[in-house]
Amino acid sequence: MRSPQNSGSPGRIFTSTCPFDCGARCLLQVHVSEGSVHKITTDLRPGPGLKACARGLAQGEVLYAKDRLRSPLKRVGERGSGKFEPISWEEALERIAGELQRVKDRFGPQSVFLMDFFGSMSPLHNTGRTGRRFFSLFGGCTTWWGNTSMEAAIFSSQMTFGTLFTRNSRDNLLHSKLILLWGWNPLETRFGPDTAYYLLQAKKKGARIICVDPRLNRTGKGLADQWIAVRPATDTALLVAMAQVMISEGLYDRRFIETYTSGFEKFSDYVMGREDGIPKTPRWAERITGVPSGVISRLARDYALLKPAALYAGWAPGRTAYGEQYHRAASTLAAMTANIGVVGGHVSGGTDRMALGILRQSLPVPESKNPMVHVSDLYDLLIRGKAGGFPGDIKVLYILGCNLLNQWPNTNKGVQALKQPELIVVHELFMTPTARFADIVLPVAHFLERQDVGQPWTGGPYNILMERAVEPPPGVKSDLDIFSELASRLNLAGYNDKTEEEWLQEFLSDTPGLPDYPRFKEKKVHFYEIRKPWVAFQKEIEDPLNHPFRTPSGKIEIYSRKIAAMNDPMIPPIPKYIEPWEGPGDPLASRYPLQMVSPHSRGRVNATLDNIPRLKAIADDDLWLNPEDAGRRGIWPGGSIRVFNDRGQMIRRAKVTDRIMPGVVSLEAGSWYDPDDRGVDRGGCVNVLTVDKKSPAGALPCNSCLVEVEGEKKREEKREDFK
Ligand SMILES: Nc1nc2c(c(=O)[nH]1)N[C@H]1C(S)=C(S)[C@@H](COP(=O)(O)OP(=O)(O)OC[C@H]3O[C@@H](n4cnc5c(=O)[nH]c(N)nc54)[C@H](O)[C@@H]3O)O[C@H]1N2
Ligand SMILES: Nc1nc2c(c(=O)[nH]1)N[C@H]1C(S)=C(S)[C@@H](COP(=O)(O)OP(=O)(O)OC[C@H]3O[C@@H](n4cnc5c(=O)[nH]c(N)nc54)[C@H](O)[C@@H]3O)O[C@H]1N2
Ligand SMILES: [Mo]
Repeated sequence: MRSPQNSGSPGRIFTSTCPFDCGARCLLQVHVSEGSVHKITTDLRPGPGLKACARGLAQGEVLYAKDRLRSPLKRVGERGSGKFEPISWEEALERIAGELQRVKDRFGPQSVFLMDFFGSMSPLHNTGRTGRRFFSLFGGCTTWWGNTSMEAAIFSSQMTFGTLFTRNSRDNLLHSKLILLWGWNPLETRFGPDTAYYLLQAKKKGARIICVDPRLNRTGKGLADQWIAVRPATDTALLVAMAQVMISEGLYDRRFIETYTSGFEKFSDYVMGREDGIPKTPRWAERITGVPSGVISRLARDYALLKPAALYAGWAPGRTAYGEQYHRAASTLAAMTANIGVVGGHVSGGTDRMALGILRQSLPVPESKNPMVHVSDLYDLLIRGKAGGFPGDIKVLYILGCNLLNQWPNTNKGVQALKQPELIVVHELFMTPTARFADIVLPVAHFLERQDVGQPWTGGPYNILMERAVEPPPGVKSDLDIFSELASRLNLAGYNDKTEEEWLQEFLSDTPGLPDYPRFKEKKVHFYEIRKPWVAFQKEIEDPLNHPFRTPSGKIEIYSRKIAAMNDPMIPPIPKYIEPWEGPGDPLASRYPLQMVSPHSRGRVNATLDNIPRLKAIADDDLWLNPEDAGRRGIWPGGSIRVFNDRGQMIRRAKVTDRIMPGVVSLEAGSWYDPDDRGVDRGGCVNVLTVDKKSPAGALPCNSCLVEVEGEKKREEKREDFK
């Protein structure tokens, strides 16, 4: 960071918040003197507050990182070689505009693929909107569908409740007798700046906390009374068996089910075995999940009897094969235990976000009918195009706010796919593994160099002013500026006719409960007044006649008519356990017997910030494996190991720990791909191992992945034997 040591000026403190896809939105107090950031501090008041984590506090280092991109670059070596030369903006924009025009004239706009993602999520400088606005004016393009985080939860939430918003404010936890952290690790992934505080207080007040996870994650280790180790992708079986116990023992809330839900009978027929002759007992589930049947029965009784109870059904178990079923089953259990619409209860859903704090307006995107391809089909689209049944042959791949090569499953296939397009453009702050494959890289401004508004990622309800603390380095532009200039080169009128101030003024004036822009600028942080605690579906539960659920039946749909109409046996209308691919029962397990999960890292935002040394130091880039699995393979703690399957291989260090169950390994997602000359990844990018296959309703099943592990030394010996 630049030192202000000799600066005579007293400096000034600016307010901001990270707009990354990060799990929280916290207060950053950015101390600036002589045009440079020299310190970032945060909200230090005791209580829930808006306290930032190490990643927010390190943004000064991000701003002044040596490897920050400061000039447009053009590729001069082979794609992916990392050989680039600086070029002028004039040359870069002229080439991009020329290629876009040529490709559109010759092949149609659908031969451009826009891979825009959530690198920046604020309403104005939003990487999911700046590109879309441009390509709408351009005449459309091909783009993507499928939320990488939570498509399974979105699907389930829409079908079951008719909405994405199912969130209770976190202070509800103070009233919960039981809290189930089901594949949820908010001490690392945050889910709002106040979550850790309320969990801690709930624990102090005596709530029983249970962690259901193949790993005893940091939150479980810090807070849980019990760890239930479940095999990845088998959660639905565990939930269904809990339902079986509740039905057999008469523990579920009959009145709630009759009043508020529809289709329970059909679910009950499946659970009790009336449908297929197989009662879904704890013994049935024990074989599938690895959880002892006694533990399952006790868990079912705890959840049915300790009221109110909050089942926090995290998204990670939904990022598995048939992950949609898990979210539907968890919602059904929340209904069976009457924990919906009550203080201290909880039901997980699409966004885990209250509807408050999200501005009514953000950068407008004119309507454009773009063909869409699922995120996990991107590489097939690039490789096969029309011949593979896709909407077009992709000539230009335009990427912003996304590190797809690192973060999309099947990185090695990605390397092949990225050879196909005629032109790849990336807007980035850093030379990420994806940017290395670009033909033209355009350097973008950091959020501390722009004006905007912070909206809660989850959590809320508040907004934070994002002030421009410093000017961007010369040679760097915002995405908005880049697209404005491209638009004028292509004679596309009206891309950007307002200043940042004017846009923000407009967005703020349209959001109820938010002060006008001048007042918000004085306040800097605005908290919405809500009746506390905020409980989703309270009206629907307290006054069902006047407030039906927004589903076809007006009720919580355990049996979904909309799903039934889809008529897809892999998406049954009641939640069901379907044996997952790359799960313990897959024949592939004879060669690759270990199930691998890839949780998010506390040192990064997905793959963002992996290049910042202070943050790399707090990420955990070792492969977790159980002592039993390590012992059987002669692997020592800290030893170098090879992790592999048919899709790829990498070298990692072994973290041998009984905080992960036998048969499962874990490696945090987001470490940057760095292949050696034999294609073995030395960087620890977990997606060299995952498969690019979508779950039937669109989930990205990156936690369904089979691998094998061996000591690296053994491999070297083998090679010598071979010689
Ligand atoms: N620090 C930090 N915070 C973040 C992010 C980040 O990268 N870093 N990313 C943000 C984003 S984009 C998202 S989408 C969220 C992600 O939020 P989540 O999806 O909740 O986070 P994960 O860390 O992937 O997984 C949470 C826990 O689920 C467990 N798990 C994995 N598979 C299974 C399974 O099949 N069954 C069960 N029961 N448990 C399983 C993992 O072991 C882990 O402990 O986090 C957000 N917050
Ligand atoms: N194996 C495995 N894979 C996963 C996951 C997993 O749990 N396991 N999680 C999945 C999930 S939940 C997600 S959300 C995805 C995330 O996948 P990505 O969104 O591709 O991951 P990020 O690292 O967040 O990439 C965002 C990029 O945007 C850049 N950026 C930041 N601000 C700006 C800006 O203002 N303008 C521009 N142009 N760029 C900017 C950052 O430098 C960064 O490189 O990964 C998915 N992949
Ligand atoms: Mo995500």
